Order: sequence, then C-alpha cells, then structure tokens
Amino acid sequence: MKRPIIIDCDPGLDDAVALILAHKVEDIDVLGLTTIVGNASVENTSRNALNILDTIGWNIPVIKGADQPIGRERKLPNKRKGLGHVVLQESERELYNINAVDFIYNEAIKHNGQLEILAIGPMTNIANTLLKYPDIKKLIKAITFMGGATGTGNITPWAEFNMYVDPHAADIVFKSSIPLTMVALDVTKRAFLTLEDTDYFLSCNNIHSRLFADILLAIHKRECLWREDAIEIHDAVAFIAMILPEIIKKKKFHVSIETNNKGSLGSILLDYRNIPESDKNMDISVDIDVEKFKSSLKKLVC
Ligand SMILES: [Ca+2]
Repeated sequence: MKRPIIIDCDPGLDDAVALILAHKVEDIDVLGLTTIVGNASVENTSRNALNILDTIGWNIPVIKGADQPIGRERKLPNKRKGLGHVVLQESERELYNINAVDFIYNEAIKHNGQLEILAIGPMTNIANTLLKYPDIKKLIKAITFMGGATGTGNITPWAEFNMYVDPHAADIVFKSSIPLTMVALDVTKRAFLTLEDTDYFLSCNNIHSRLFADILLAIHKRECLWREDAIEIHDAVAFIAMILPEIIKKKKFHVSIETNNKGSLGSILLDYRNIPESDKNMDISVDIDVEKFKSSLKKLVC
C-alpha cells in the first residue's frame, strides 16, 4: 500500500519545490493539499497551490485552511503573492468544497491510523483539527514538519518563520503525543542548492525540472543571505526527510515553544537534561547527508 499523506502548506517558493518532488515519488499517495496563511494570505497560497499542481499536471484536491493563526493576527496585502517572478499556468480548477479541518479528520478516519502529515507552513490547520477532533491524536501515524531553530532563527534572532507565525498552534501540536519529527532550520540551511545545481535542472528540460529551476532562480533572486550562492529550500528538506529518513540524523528531545514573551515568541525550548525517554516528545533533525540529499532531488526531477 502507498503511504497516505496530506501536505499542509503555504506555497511559497520552497513549498513549490517540495510539491514538485512529491509528485515524482511513487510510493506515496498524496490525498490533498491543505493550505494556510503564511507566506501569503490563504487565498493566495490556495491559488498558488492549484497553479503549481496544474503546471506539473497533478490533479489532487486543494483544500483551503485557516485564514488567520490561532491567537494572533497576520495581515498580508493581497498583492503579496509569495512566488516571486515564477510564472505558472492559471488553474481553472475549484478548491475542494470542504474545510481543511474536516478534510484532515475524515482522511484520518478513512486511513485508520496510517495517515501521515507533512507540515511545511504554520501548523494552524493541524492544531485546529486537534481542537475540534481531539480523538484524531490516535489516528495520525506521524507528522514531519519544517520549522523551528535550535540555533539562529530567520524571522527573529531566535525564531524560525513557521513557528513565529503561529506559536500557539505549534504548542498544541507539540503537546498532542502524535509522533513528531522536526526538520529545523539548522539542518535545512545546510542543505542548500547553488546556481550550478540550477543549471543541472535546466539541462534536464522536462516540465518538472524547468519549473524546479525557475523556482530556484526566484529564491536566489530573493535572498542570498547566508552564502552568496546559497539557494535554501527548507520545505523540500522536510519532505525528503520524510521519504528518505536515512539521510537525516535525528535525536529525541522534549521540546516546547515560547508563546507568551513577545521578544522571543516562537523560539524553540529544548530540554537537554537527562530525562526519561518517555518524556521526550519529538525527534529533531541534527544533521543531513547533503550529497545524498542533492542526488535524491536530481534523481527524482531529472
Ligand atoms: Ca512553507
């Protein structure tokens, strides 16, 4: 049986990279994309999701999720589309006529404990599902999420973007007892691509590789903060960590998140004490085999 997966996302350039990869993996069954406010408004991330799927010819449902985080406000101008200069096919498809919370719950019931979630945006939809349907905890096999920083943040000195946008949602998910894997910024920043890699994808010249290269160029244009030629694709690292767990080194910790202090909102708090294994609530990525990561992308897309 193929692994049933829901991708909860806020496309987003690096979300788009993860989606292109997901379409090329044969042993997973992506049941649908649930969208969330994050990189842009939920209207725009939903539209982006449909356009990305249509551009690569992937007909799976897109389900609109929450338009605001839990417990705080995120106002974004409509003109912020979140995909840089990337040109996509304008989809004529409609959004799936159900809300994200009910979709996630229904699929969890249907798949009877086998459903996995890849969360590559703020975790609002998952937290809202846990609030409405507390019994879903036992029905989700695992959640792999891109988020958090154990070192330096990327939106504040301490916090990573997804955790900062909705720390209250992350808090609910962290306390859910669902098996969790955090693919944190510290590791995703190490697995960057370069313009040389972009040329490789361009040279493959298929629908997926051309869009892949376009997105890499748009990321390159937007931010080359860490290294001059670094093209960071955080969400794609989380996806690969989910399907090729052997390339990621993980360590179990008890993790909580700051939800009160304004200055350090969304920062990750690790318990380094020698506590019982049963008190540790998630695996955290601590290292990645960058060469294997890059070759897995090339093998999938080219
Ligand atoms: Ca994202």
